[in-house]
Amino acid sequence: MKTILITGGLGQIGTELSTYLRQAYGTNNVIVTDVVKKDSPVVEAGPFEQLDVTDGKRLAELVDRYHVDTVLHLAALLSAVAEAHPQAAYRINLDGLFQVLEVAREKQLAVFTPSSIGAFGDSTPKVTPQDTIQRPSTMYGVTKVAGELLCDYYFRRFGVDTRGVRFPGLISYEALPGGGTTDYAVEIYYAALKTGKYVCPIAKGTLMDMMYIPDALRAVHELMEADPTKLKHRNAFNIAAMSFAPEDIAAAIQEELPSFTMSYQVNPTLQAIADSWPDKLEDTAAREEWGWKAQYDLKTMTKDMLKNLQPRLAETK
Ligand code: VAH
Repeated sequence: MKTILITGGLGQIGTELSTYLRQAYGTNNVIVTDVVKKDSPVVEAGPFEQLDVTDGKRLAELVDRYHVDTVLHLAALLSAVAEAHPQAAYRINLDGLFQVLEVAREKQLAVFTPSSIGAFGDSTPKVTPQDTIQRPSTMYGVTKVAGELLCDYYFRRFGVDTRGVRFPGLISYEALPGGGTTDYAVEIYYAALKTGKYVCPIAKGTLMDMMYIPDALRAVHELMEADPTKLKHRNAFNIAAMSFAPEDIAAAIQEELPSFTMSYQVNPTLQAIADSWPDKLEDTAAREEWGWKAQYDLKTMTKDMLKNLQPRLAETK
């Protein structure tokens, strides 16, 4: 990777990935795009362009203008919001990806596209191997499975260097997630610091894979720099860090904030999505093919989240 264009660059992953890659490759070598220009340190800090990912012509113009060689395609509607707006999710998540792959085919670009634990469904083994059945029951999952297959097709048929990972729920403190089923695992930290209590929309005992965002950023970087001759898989790799249920993250927070309390008010839509997803991904392929290994667990993530979130919330009081 030398000159990178990020789509969805002002989202939860994009905000931090932009800063992380600008430190690694130089600010002017990371062009951040998003469908709406927002006030953000990422916009102030370096090249930003407004881009609707379904506009392939505009994307091609930006690729030419900035001599881009790699597109990190993050723009998508997440699981819960995609269930509320399935037609928009199809258009943005699939037609958007198709436009990126077509420009990548024409201009010999490398492409990273994240898949998700949401690419699996009820018929998938709950401890989920790399290669297994994928029949998700959500529009989000349908777009993620189709996206994986489309990216592999563009690699085999046109030689486009496509790579991807199946992200767990991602936890971070710089930018809020938007419309995901795993968002509770971010909201709980804010609530713990703001009010000392949280009403959880996901039921006790609901296991889901989660990951602290520094591990996720490193995964993108390491995969995109990996030796292509070692990759037996491409779209997309299972990567795992931790699997926990709401009571586990509440207990980890209580170790740091003993007065914190949590109750439940289950959201049936979110719960149905969460119940259809794996309990725990198996990530041997990523470990063997490009040396993946998570560095944060629930305890170390919780300490770091609270340490970094506290001053940010104090500023906004
Ligand atoms: C969501 N955070 O909840 C996203 C992600 C694995 C979950 O895809 O939709």
